[in-house]
Amino acid sequence: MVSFSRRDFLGKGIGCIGASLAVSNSWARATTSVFLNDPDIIIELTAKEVTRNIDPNTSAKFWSYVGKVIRGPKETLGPSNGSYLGPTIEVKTGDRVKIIFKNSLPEKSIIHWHGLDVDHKNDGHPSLAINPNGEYVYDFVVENRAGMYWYHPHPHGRTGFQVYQGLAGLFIVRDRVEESLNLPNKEQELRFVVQDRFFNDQGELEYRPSMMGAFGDKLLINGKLERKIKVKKGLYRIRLLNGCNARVFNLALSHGEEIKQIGSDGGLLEKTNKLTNFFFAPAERVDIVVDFSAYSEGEVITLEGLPLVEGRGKKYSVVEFEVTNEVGQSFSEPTGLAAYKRILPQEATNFSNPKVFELVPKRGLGWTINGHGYEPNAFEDNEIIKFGDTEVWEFYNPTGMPHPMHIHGTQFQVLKRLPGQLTGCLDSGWKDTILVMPGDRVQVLKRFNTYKGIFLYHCHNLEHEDMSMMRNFKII
Ligand SMILES: [Cu+2]
Repeated sequence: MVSFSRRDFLGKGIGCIGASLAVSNSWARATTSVFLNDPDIIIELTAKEVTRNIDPNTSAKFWSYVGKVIRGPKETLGPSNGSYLGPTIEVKTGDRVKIIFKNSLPEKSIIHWHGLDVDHKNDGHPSLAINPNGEYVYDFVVENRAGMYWYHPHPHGRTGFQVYQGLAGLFIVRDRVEESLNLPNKEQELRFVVQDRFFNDQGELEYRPSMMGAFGDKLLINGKLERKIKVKKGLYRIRLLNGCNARVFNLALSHGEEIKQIGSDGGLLEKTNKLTNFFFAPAERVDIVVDFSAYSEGEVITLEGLPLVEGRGKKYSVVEFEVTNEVGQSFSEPTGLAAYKRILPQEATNFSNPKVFELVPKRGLGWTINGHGYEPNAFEDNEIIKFGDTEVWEFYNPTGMPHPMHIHGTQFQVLKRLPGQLTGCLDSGWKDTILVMPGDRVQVLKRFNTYKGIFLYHCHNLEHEDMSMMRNFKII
């Protein structure tokens, strides 16, 4: 449990004037990057090759972020538990964080803080990738509300490979609103990074990219093959990241139990959203509560993967929860969660004329957006946005493959999904990645009001992204 001190809202060791500049002041953000205070937290993250056991008998070589805390609470970095995943970073809204990234890989890399609203130079744009043995220093104030964000590499053309090698980690943000809700915590707050990987006969990780993406025949949870978890009788908060390169899941609970969604990419919803199943695309996060109180000792409740299309394929187990005879801490199911302001469609400057981004393959380029591949220095007219504007963007997918679209910068909201024949798309709350199913048109409302500069939007099927389904947009 994170405790909140005065510094959360006042900055560190400075008066109110300094704090108002450093924390949550859009004027300060837009006009200056000069901080008046020292970072609350300084950490070092080194990307390097490591050997990790994915079960007690199997070890393999991975690439991993290895971290250390230089300043701030040592709990800022969670334990690695022998996983290849990078340490879970845990901070509070308003913290100023300095991260020293060291590249000990044999190729260029850069880190993107997925879902965090930071300026261009802190966003891990591919143009900022550093050479082997290079160093890049990030320095930003965490402006996002409480939520489960994550970090991963973003060098153009190599993101899929580097993530598949193991480079990824969770970035948890806490705030006072979340704390006041008394949601299940400590042992009863579980976080799972779900990934698939292929290992060859020698037990080595094998990356097999194709037009469909790179998949695996083994599922891993938090970098381990063990997917059975013991739970006490009680209410649990379960937070999931789809950390796969390309796999889209359709998840449901066995026993036909209703899924109670409390949060999305950008943190808590206003109220619980009840689902029978949900589609879960690469880079999306979901926050659910599950009550194991009524089950008897030894009973197993499974988070199951269902076929994406009914009747095509078998269901499989993703995580199994085995109920013990122990009774957990008592938490009650939340009624109201965290209120937030809806973006009104009328706020959008192009409300009656959405910008349409068609997700299509093109001969010679691979996957594209509106027929354009990634161009580091070119912008279409619809990729130039006036600072302060709100816009409607429509992603249209005429292909047979799902495309999870991610937009850097501020979190957005879903306006509508057409024809939206599938139920269970995670469209509620604040989003940074939206699944565009075959045939769907998804309209999102986004504010471009925090930083000027160049940012990315792209498919988060990482092989699609590397094959150039990625573009820049510029806020001027
Ligand atoms: Cu795609």
